[in-house]
Amino acid sequence: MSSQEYATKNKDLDVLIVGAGFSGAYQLQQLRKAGFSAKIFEAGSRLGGTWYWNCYPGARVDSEYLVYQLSIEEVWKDWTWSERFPGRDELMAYFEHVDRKLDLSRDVCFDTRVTGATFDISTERWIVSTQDGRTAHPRFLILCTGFASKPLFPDYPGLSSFQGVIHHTARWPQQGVELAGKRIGVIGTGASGVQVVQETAPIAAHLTVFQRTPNFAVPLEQRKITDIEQMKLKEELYPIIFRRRLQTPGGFHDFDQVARRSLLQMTPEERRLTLEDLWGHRAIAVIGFADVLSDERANKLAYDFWRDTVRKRLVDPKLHEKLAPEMAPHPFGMKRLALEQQYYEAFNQLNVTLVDLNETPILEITPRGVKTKDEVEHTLDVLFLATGFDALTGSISQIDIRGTGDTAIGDKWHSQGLGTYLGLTSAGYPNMFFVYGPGAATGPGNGPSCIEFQCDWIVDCLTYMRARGYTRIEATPDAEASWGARIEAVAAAGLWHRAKSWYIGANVPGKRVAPLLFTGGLAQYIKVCRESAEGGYVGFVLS
Ligand code: N01
Repeated sequence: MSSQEYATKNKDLDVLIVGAGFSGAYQLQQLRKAGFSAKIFEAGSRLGGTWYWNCYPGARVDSEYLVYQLSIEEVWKDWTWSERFPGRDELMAYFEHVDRKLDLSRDVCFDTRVTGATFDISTERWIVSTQDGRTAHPRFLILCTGFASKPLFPDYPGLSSFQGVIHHTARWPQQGVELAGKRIGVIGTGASGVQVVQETAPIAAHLTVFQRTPNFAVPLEQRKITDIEQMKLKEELYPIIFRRRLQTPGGFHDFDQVARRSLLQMTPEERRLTLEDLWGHRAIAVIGFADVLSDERANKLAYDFWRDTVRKRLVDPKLHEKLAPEMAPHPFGMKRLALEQQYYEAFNQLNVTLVDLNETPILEITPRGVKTKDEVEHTLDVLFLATGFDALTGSISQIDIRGTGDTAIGDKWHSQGLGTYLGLTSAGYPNMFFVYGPGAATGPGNGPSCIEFQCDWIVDCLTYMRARGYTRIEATPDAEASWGARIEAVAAAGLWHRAKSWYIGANVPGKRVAPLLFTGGLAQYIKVCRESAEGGYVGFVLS
């Protein structure tokens, strides 16, 4: 069936996309190119997804610009980045550029939060409802809701009594908050907390950092990049880089110098020099060694090197044990490593205090600040809740999604464990896909690499269906079970279960703890998804 005939037969919308970040934007463009009608419902007021919401001071991407962008030539050929790791404002400007080039906004309903979706068996369409009472009836529903769209708030007593300014980092006011000369508090030291600390330490009257677990942050190695440098790369290497990023475990193009090398098998001299060299330009690649994420001994070698480099940067030896402890509280890299700029030096400043919540837990939030168990009230003007997200599943389960049964997808995942097939679909929820969510190679790697592959896979699938007159696709429970078993088996070969990370849901009180993503790497993930497609969508029922 041609795309024209298909459109005539299906007068209503082919696809409703939820979310207009990297995945929603790319998905819409690729669907349009393939001749599908598609719209986006987006809760925010602008394109950008996570970059729209995470407007806290210091927000910056930790993937290099070369891979952290869309591979669409029309977009990249006349866009120039200013820094190796662009900040939030530059990323928002990039999304405006994307919009100018691709005219995406005409198909986006902004300020439109999707609250529910029910699959209508008789019409084989989704009935999608929004907070403001709108509905849509697409044939396919694609959730481009990312892994971090449901913020996790701490449940300290008195949270709402605080008289100063208090916000979660992912709900920071778009207009910003005056911070210079203020007494600032930050709860949480994940990637968001690290960025807030290093940004606000130089301007705060006083900064109090409430830390539960130290972050094993590694240097970002930021630098300005020139137009000429980018022009040369565009002429010769961009398409190669975009293809290459799909062939690697993390979706990056430049971990090759360490990939497949064993840290453990090096001589001490070779190891030291290799790590020193890496620290000079790409420290995060330390997780790319063949054995660091899977062998406890190699992992400890990486940790020991990291700990010693950090300790050298801390003036007060009392901070050593708090920020870079002798014994790692969890294996290195099993919680996502933040990339930092002068983070550790912030703690050498006289106006910065570190409160170790293991020694003095928070008792309550008071109108004036934060009270800890030692009866100290830390008085504050501004309090950042950098406490993370109900990651991966939360982005989807916060929507009341019901498929062929009456079970909301969140209830299914809570009671039966994560059920996805290929991290793209879930049995019992026909004609629904999700991108950069649970069960895929989401997380430790580079977002746009995985996102583009998944969006292309979905478009190919819908095109295949259209050509054969199929109107319904659904994963089989068996296929879902075997993908779940594979996720578990691959994760068990690593050290993932030994950290209370969002990768396994352990950061959310009461959440089922189990691997929530495929840790076998992007290249392997792509191979499996392609095999299903090439075999005529093995593991799915099409009708
Ligand atoms: O969240 P997190 P995040 N009381 O979950 C602490 C991406 N990202 O927003 O470790 C006190 O990592 C919690 O402590 P603990 C990136 O993928 C990317 O920082 O659970 N503390 C932890 O320190 C990242 O991994 C970028 O003991 C509490 C922190 O809050 C992901 O988003 C920038 C607490 C949460 O850390 C999430 O990062 C930002 C409580 N009740 C984010 N509850 C870049 O691209 C939680 N914590 C650079």
